[in-house]
Amino acid sequence: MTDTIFAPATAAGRAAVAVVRVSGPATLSVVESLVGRAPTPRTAALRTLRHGGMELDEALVLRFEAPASYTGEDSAEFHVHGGRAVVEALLAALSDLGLRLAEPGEFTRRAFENGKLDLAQAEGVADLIDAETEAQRKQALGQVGGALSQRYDRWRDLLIQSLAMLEAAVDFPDEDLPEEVAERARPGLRTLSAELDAALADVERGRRVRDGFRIALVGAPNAGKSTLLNGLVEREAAIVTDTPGTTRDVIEVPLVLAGYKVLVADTAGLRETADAIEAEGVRRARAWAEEADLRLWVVDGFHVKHAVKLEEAVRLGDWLVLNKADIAEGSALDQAEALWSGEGLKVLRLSAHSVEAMSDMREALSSHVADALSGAEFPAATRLRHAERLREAQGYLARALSEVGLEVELAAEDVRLAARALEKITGRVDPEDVLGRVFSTFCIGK
Ligand SMILES: Nc1nc2c(ncn2[C@@H]2O[C@H](COP(=O)(O)OP(=O)(O)O)[C@@H](O)[C@H]2O)c(=O)[nH]1
Ligand SMILES: [Mg+2]
Repeated sequence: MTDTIFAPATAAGRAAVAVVRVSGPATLSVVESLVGRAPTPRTAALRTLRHGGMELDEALVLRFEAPASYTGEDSAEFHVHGGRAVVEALLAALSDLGLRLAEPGEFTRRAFENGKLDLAQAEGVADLIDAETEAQRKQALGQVGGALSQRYDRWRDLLIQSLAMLEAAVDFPDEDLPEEVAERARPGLRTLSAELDAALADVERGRRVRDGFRIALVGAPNAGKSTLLNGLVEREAAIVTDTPGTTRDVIEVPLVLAGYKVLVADTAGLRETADAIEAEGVRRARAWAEEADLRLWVVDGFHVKHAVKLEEAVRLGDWLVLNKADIAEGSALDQAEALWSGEGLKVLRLSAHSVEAMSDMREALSSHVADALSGAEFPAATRLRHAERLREAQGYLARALSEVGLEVELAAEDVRLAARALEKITGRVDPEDVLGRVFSTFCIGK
């Protein structure tokens, strides 16, 4: 028989109210043991909690009967006063009554196992709990609501329809020529393939919204990268000195721009060095910059004449920040700007010491991030796991549509495998270890 589990659903620490949840077959008997007469299902009732002949608290008690609950099981919530001793006393009582403390994500896992939500929706729940920005909240809420799952299911249904056509050709070869039937299934598969292409092209967007858009500050030592970071985030996040080589590790600072989560990284100045620690810093700086969604190449405008060489890692669309415009020579900056904008870089001339310039730069970055991450449609994948399965499905589909797929049996097998790949995203079919990985990232009590 299933265990009955319990856990605090609210964060630890002093608060007005704390919520403790219980789920499983022993729920009703536990509620009765603690409060006497159990409240009517789905109706809040004020009750005195008692255990071991002692009063624990006055609490609002809610009870749900299976299957009409979050987990799909009998479950209950105790809304107690949020003091630590109150919560501890209730948890001790529940344990004493033979209940087990829930594992991370166990409530949601039970909801999944009872068909209350699919795996993509369950991931949405975890993301909603972690959401810090407006964009993360919207994306996660859409996912919990099933927006993502519906799309995966629609694609899967299309595959199943094509599969039915192909199988008919295999099973009743007399009716029509198998090649003709296979031909009839192809337009649908082609349309789907195009949709998957578009979704895959959009994969990074969903992940960036969820994990943060990464901006790297890179450039030579003393260019003013750390000053720029501090100006952008409006606090002394990085140490600024006039000694080149001060910043040695990558300093990542989270920021919210236009409602999106952004990570700005200050990095060690790029230069040849004999110092092993600094060299490692330079290596990390290059690696972070390589992975970043946007690189800001910071150049000391005062020494701009000596800094014309462009790093190999510069990419089209990167930004070039001509810093120290307050002390730099205007004509030298003009030349540099002409040179680099000709190379396809967006050039900004500013002083990292100017509060106003930093505010303008935040604005410019906000627009850039919003342009990069907003889209007409909700992204098709918010996690690497989804992207991998979409790619897998696309691979099978491509084979079904190729020459090999002219063989009806082979095409049918590929379409079946593509459908299977999509089913893995919503967890219709998935091995235990995938489920374990997904739910272990949850907090206890969810
Ligand atoms: N005049 C002037 N000095 C700056 C500006 N930005 C940075 N600095 C100075 O340049 C030196 C190096 O700055 P820092 O941010 O540590 O450079 P990093 O090595 O690229 O991180 C420090 O003395 C800063 O005060 C600026 O816009 N104008
Ligand atoms: Mg620095």
